[in-house]
Amino acid sequence: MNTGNAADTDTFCPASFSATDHADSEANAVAYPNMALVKYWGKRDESLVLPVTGSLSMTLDIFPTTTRVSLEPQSSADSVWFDGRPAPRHIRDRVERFLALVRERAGRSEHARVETTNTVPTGTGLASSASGFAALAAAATHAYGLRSTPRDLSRLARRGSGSACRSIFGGFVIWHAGAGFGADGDDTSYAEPLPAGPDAALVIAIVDTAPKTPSSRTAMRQSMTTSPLYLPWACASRADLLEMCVAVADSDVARVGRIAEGNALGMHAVLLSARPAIRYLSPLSLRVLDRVEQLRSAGVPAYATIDAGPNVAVWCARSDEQRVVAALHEIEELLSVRVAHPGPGVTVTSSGRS
Ligand code: 2P0
Repeated sequence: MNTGNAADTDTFCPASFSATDHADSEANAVAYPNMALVKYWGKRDESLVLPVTGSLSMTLDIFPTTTRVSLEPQSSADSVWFDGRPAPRHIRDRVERFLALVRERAGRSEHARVETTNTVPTGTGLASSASGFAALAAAATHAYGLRSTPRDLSRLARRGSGSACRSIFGGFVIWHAGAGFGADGDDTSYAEPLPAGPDAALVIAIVDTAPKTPSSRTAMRQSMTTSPLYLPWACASRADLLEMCVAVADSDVARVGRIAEGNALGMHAVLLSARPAIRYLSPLSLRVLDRVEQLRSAGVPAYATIDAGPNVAVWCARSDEQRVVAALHEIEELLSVRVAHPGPGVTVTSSGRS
């Protein structure tokens, strides 16, 4: 089941990137995070954000990010506001680099004001950079008057944050690793929605909302350069992706879950074997994994996946989600338990003509 993806809307013009003869002076966009069922972990080119392996995710229907981009022709610099406050420097720098890329493509020079509101805790491994850069890519292209197809938009969002390319689309989404480097790599590495998928849920056990360290970007680099398990994991992940495509197409919830859990725990094995070791999992994360095993022993096909943080998402059939929620609620130390279903792709909610 794929829900409303960007390709289904008339938000984007069916042409590759090109400047239009008019721009909206401001645009608002809404995007949702995604949870990878086969993970992206490692770049073959850091500046173009080309991944070593392809990945596959489900866009969620909770925790949206809303971003407004307003052109400010009188300003001498961009300003970036994050949840009503000036953004921290590391976020501002990334957003400014991204806007510079959009301006270059649009042949424009005006600076912009960017206001972002997140409903997902930032930097906790709950994919705020995915929804954040997907929303920014959509709002900025509209504000600066760039025509783009959804596929082009996914390539652009990828440059802000790799996983953001998947949040351009709703439902189940594959991000092709692509081939080669430079322009070839850029052209062939994009996200695409899958035509079908299981009627499933991800029940998210929120273990901790403090920002994680190190960042995904740093941890990926450290994994690639120091972990003896990185290459074996990357090879296995390629096989996981092929098998996952079949399992999603067959709507086989248990098979999707088995592949997803193995792929995620493999990624954490890579992290633990990096030097120095990177340990995102906490004792409470492991208790959630225990609970998931108990559920399986009791006949509920539930499987865990964990991103770059301690929070655990439990994959299950929608018909089993209340049993999973009840089991997780028994763990009193969890901060909260949230249920996500396949959600929509990015949308531009309003824009103003200049
Ligand atoms: C994923 N993660 O596939 C993997 C699994 C976290 C664990 O993509 O460096 O914020 O900005 O491209 O996309 C998180 O990393 O990294 C991520 P950059 P991103 O969802």
